[in-house]
Amino acid sequence: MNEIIESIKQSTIEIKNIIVKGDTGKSEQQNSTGDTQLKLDIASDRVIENNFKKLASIKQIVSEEQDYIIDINENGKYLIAYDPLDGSSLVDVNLSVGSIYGIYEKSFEGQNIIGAVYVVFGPRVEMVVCDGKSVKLYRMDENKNFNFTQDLTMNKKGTISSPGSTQQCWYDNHRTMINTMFQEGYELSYSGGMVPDLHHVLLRGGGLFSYPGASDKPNGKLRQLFEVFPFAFIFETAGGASSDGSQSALKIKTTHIHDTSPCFLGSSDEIDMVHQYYKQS
Ligand code: AHM
Ligand code: MG
Repeated sequence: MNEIIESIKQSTIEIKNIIVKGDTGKSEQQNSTGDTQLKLDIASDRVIENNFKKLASIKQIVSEEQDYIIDINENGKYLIAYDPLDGSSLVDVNLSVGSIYGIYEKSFEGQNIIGAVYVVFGPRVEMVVCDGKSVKLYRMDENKNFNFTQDLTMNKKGTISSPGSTQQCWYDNHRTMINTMFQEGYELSYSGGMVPDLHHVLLRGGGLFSYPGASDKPNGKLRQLFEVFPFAFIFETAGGASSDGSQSALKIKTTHIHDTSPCFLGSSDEIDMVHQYYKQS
């Protein structure tokens, strides 16, 4: 596992350089979900793939930017699903973006995730590492060393609401829930990048990030392997909770590597509230 974290640090240093110097224009290609890829998405994806290919402990990798699983070592132990540059459509306006990694054993399923890492490229570069026992925050310094900053834990209830997807398309129960949160005093935090948005909720100790199923996208937008499971694992380990609207997001069955699902991440009181509103629908 240690060599995987070291590889992610190396990729982070290289991706930071690509973001700073890189071309923020669009490529001619689309990914499996039909998004037009940026040149930065493709370059970041190559960096991570090349670094992971050097590791004996990795069996397979799969990227949000690629159609298929890539075999690395038959005798490797770990399977890694990653989103090289999440929120890359925000990079041209200089909002924060991130990389997300889910580390699995045996199969790419929520029940088999054993580690998760995400990196925020904001004014600082920060990395959050979860091994299922603790959630640790590291900051990159000017010498490109990652220094441990603090353990992250969540309170039972928070103060932030980060509501994703197009409001026009929300189902009534979801709209009522979010409106009620704001009437009760929750503060809005939404940048459109799940990495900084979830980082905000996690570092403030709680609240709710939601990307629901809606009339335009009944299964939500966020991909299970690359986005939903890694953050569900981190939030649950930090003492928070995750849900697809009725159960822990880690219990979702995956039928295809690019499957999406509705996604709720937050502190335990807010996830209980989600279940109340979604039970009524
Ligand atoms: P991406 O992987 O193509 O960047 O999409 C994921 C991002 C998330 O970071 C964010 O929460 C969501 O898309 C925002 O979606 P929307 O386009 O509905 O605003
Ligand atoms: Mg993404």
